[in-house]
Formats: sequence, structure tokens, C-alpha cells
Amino acid sequence: MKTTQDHRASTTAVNRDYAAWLQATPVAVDAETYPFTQAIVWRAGTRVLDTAAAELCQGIEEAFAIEPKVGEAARTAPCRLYLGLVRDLPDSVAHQVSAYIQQVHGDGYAIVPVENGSLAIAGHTEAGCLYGAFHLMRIIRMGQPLAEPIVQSPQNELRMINHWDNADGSIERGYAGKSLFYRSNTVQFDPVRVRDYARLLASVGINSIAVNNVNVHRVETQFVTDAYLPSLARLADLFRDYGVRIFLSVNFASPVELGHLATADPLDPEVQAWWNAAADRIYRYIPDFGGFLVKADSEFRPGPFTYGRDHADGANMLAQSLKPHGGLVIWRCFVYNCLQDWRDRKTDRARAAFDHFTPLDGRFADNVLLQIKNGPMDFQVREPVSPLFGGLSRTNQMLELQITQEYTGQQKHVCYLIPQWKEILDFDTHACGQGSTVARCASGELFGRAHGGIAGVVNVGDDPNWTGHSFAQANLYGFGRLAWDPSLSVETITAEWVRLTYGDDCDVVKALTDILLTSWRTYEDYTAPLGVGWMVNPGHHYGPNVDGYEYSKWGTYHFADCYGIGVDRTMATGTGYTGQYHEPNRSLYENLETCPDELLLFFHHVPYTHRLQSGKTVIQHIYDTHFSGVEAVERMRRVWAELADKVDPERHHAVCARLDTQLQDAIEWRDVINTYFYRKSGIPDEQGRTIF
Ligand code: GCV
Repeated sequence: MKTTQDHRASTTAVNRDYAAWLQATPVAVDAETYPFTQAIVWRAGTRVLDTAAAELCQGIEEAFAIEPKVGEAARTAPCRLYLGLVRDLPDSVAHQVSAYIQQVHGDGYAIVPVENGSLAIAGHTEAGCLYGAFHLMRIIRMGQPLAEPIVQSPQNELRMINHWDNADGSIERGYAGKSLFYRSNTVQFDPVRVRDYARLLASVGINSIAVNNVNVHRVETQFVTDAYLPSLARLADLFRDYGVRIFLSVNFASPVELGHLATADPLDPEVQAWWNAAADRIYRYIPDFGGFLVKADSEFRPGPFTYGRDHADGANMLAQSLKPHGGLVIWRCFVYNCLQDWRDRKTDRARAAFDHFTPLDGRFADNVLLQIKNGPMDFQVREPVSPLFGGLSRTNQMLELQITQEYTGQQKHVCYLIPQWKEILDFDTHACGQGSTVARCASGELFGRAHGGIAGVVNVGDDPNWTGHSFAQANLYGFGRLAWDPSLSVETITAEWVRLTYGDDCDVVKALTDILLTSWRTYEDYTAPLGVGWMVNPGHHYGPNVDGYEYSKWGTYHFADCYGIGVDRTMATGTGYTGQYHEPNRSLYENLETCPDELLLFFHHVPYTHRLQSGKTVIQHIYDTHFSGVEAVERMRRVWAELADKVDPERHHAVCARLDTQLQDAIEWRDVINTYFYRKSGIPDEQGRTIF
């Protein structure tokens, strides 16, 4: 078992941000409030349970500066913390737990007060016990009472992180340093750091990780070979202690690119045999391997189209190779024409995923999941929900979110995404009548599917604080919490993160909560308006460039001219995209009068003088939000500066520096956007503010 000391060496040496939401500081309440912390009883010798016990020992020591008794000494302590599968608990404890454990499913847990001030954490699986241990520490750190039993089960089977890490150590869309896993085309990692990372992930319930970029290049194509599998197996081993299974992104053309076959045609028996052998090999090295993540026929990645086959043919062939081992294929739906002609107003990128995948509904194997981005375009600050949610009923699916802030400030800007993700998860697709939320589609519950889940493209690198911006940790934390339970409120998640990470000082809690909760709207205010998206510099996607993608092949247009702006996606006069939704969403978006303001330009092309439901004209809305967005950043900066003597200097300075950058860049956005639209429209700001 890894000792507490091993952990501590790695978590205190760097800075407070390194420990993220697992801070090692003493808590304000006395140990007597939680008398069971004196002793921990568990059946030693199994990996994940040992990890859970070690976490409890460490957490209790850090919180109360007491070392809990373990082993024989623990069994005679007056109060005890029992940890384990029900069959391993003493009979009297198992009896008291049984009514609650019956309500637990999957990797859930029950935390039950038992006789004489003792407590039991029980699960059906070792991972359930680990999640229970982390939840208990969360409760203790937040000083919450533990009088009533707690029963928790994950709402999603797959709670997954996708790394877009490349073998050379770079990270596609990474804003927090280099890869934790690779250098110079080899698998190279600091085992202590990776273990600390696994610990962070498990503490919020994440159980799966795809360890390489979905754009699988020449070197990563070899990850399925004997050249790379031994070192990947060592990586998997570290994650295993924390109940996290690894997946690999694979290149659909591997049989050809690795030089073995002349074709990658999914219906060719030799190709099937090649992948069967690859799967057998992977499982020899990594017995609990999760499966393949696949980007195919998308943005120049190879796929079944080359051979006149479709996505179901491609996914099912891979699924067959994994099936004997219990593995899954996660097949991405981010498929569109990225060589579009900007002159062509009929082709609509937003339609693509639905058009490609709904005709295949029901044809995918049982161990295939389709991974669907939250919106129809690409992780913009505001998009409608992808109509594929609700469009597929006979296919396993999962939701893909982007934790890394590619289009939302690249971890230089604060942009707390939990409110956005909550809106997405709560969105009612109406696929099976009212209440058919995205959360229920993704988990598989709505359609009675065998598999489901949520994946997030992660925002972590080897920066000392993991995420570059300290506040970007909140997105990773909230992602895990929502993947576990999409019904958690934004307020609960925010309060947890703020207090666990920055402590209980009322001023700090209030200020930080306000900053986080207003940050998404603020970012939206000073960037692309009313759901139209893009307007960023091509390639790296940072900073304003209104026409950056306007005359490009990527299908991302705003169509601004001197009269108006927006994309007509109606059935009546536009691309017909609104028709991909079920009623009443279809009509809601189709009609100009009912279309929500924040999505207006996504669905409609309107004159600048069009009056929004807010009562403002489109042009005045653009001016007003761009001025107010910058003012909001100025306010954030002021509020944070006032906390100088309440937050440790290192974290305080680092955040100040990021807020300075954010302000400077928000001003640039404001002036570029306002000037562009003033020059296009010729309509002055009603308030006569400076526009260039
Ligand atoms: C991994 C966008 C990003 C790409 C990313 C792609 C995807 O286009 O800019 O970097 O590639 O999405 O999700 O596959």
C-alpha cells in the first residue's frame, strides 16, 4: 500500500494549487465531532480498498492532526470507521447497513452511522468504497453533520476524461503545459504526479480516461503494438489503484499505416482478424483495458468512408474485436464537411452529425457508444444542444463536453462552465415527451440502453497547478461531480469547490462564488454575440477576429453585411436545421418571435435594427454587452484584489496576473467587435460611448 507520507511528499512540495480541492490544511471542527475517525477497519490486501483506506488515513491526519489506528489496534478502538464490501463487514455492521446498501447500484456507496458513534462506508464494489471515502472527507472538510445515512449511486456508467495529448509531449488545445504522460515520442511520466492526478480524478468519481489525442498521428498509431504497450501498461497500473480504466484513441487506418495490410476496409476479414489480434495483445498487457475511442472520417482522419462503408460498419468491426474482452468502442459523432465552399449557403455544418448518424440508429453493436458533442458546431461559448440527443433512441450514446477552454478563454480568462453544462444536461429534448433531458439520453436511462456516460476533454497539463488558471480547476471538479450526478445544483458544486479549495472565510467564499457564477455570461458578453459563435483568430482560436472564419472552408459563418447578421437555419427559408428538433423545440427555434435571444443569430439572419425579446435592438445589444462585459471583468479584478490578505500570496498573485490579461483581452474583444459592427451597420451607440 502506498503510504500517507508518499502522498504528502508530492502534494505539499509545490504550491497550494497543486493539492487542488484536496487541500492538506487542518479543518476548523474538532475530531470529536466525527468520533469514528479514531480507527479504520477494512480487509487489507485489495488494491482499490487499500487506496480508500490510505485516503481516509491521510485525510484524517491532515484534517485533525491525528493518526487513526489501523489493523488489530483499530478493532478494539471505542469508535471505528468500517470500510468495505458488505460481505467483509462484521455481521452486526452489515446488518445495520443492509437496508441502505440495497438502494445502491453500480459503483455507489452507503455511508451509515452505526452503533456507538461508529460509521460504515459500504459499497458493492471496491471503487464504490473509494468514492464513499472521498465523499466522507468532503463532508468532514465542509464541517457537515453526519447524523443521517447517505446513499449515492453514479447516474452515469462512464465518467470519462479525454486527453488530447500527443506522444511528443504537446497537447492539442492544451493550456496548462505539456503532457503528463509523454515526451519525445515515448511514454514518459512521473509516477508520483500521475498517481496524484488519478487521485484527483477518483475523488470526483471519474472512472475512465482516454490517454491520447483523438487525432492519432504516426507515432500514436503504434500504441497498439508491443513497442508501446509495456509502458502504457505501467500507466494503466497507476490509474488502476484509483479505479480508473484506460482507453486508447486509435487510428482507423492502423492495419495499413502500420504496414501490415493493403486495406482497412471494415468488412474485409483480414482487417477484422488484424484488429482481433490487436485487441488480444492489448488485453495481455492491460487486462482491464476500457476500449477504443475513435475519430473517423472527420477533419482528415481516415475512416470507413474510404471503402464505401458507413460508421456502423466501422464501429461494429472494432466492437467485435473488443467484445470477448468486455471492451467498448466509443465512436465520435464530430463528423462534418471541413472543406466547404463559403459561397454555398445551403450546406450547414450544424446539420451534419444528425444527418450522418440518425439513419444508422439501431445498427450499432451493443458495446458501441456514440460520443456526441454538446452542440452541433464545436464547443462555442453558446450553442443550442445537439439535436442528436433525442434523435437516437436505439443506440448507446454519451455526451462530450470540453473542459479545456479552447473557445472560452484558454485558461487565461475565468470562464466557469458548470452553469453551461447544467443547461445542457437539463435541456428537454422531448424525445419521449416532457422530461426527456439530455442527462437521461446520455446516461442511457431514457431509452433503456446498456451503456451511457459523459466525457470531458480535459484541461490538465504539467503546469504546477494542473490547469494553468487556478479557477479552471473548478471546471474539472464540477465536471466530475456532474458526471456522477447531473442533478446536482450549480450552487452545491460551486460551494463545494470554493470551500474545499480556498477555505471557509466568508469574504473569500462570497467573492469567489460571485466571480465564478458570473464568468460564463461575462465571457459571452464581450465575445461573439447572440449565439453566432466563432469570430476568433483561425488556428489557435484565441482573441477576436470577426471575419477570421468567414471566408474559410470550415463551415463557420456569421454572414454579417451592412444590413444584418446571423445564419438562417429555419425550415421556412433557411437550411432546415430547426427541423432536427422535436416539438416544441422545433417551433421555438423556428419562429423569430419565440427564439431565445441568446441563440437568435444561431437560428436567424436579422437586420441590426431587429428588436430582441429584451426590448433592445441587435446592434444596441452588441454594444451594451461588450461594454458591460469589460466592466464585469474590471469588477472581478477589483474584488479579487481586495482579498490580498485572505488568500495565500502565491495563488493570489497568480490569479491577479491572469485577471490582468483577461481585462486587457476583453478590451480588445470589445473594441474590435463594436468597431466592426459600427462600421458595417453605420448605426451609432445610443449612449455615445467610444467606438473606433
Ligand atoms: C482534436 C476542434 C478542435 C480540434 C479537435 C476537434 C475534435 O476542431 O479545434 O483541435 O481535434 O475539434 O474535436 O476532434
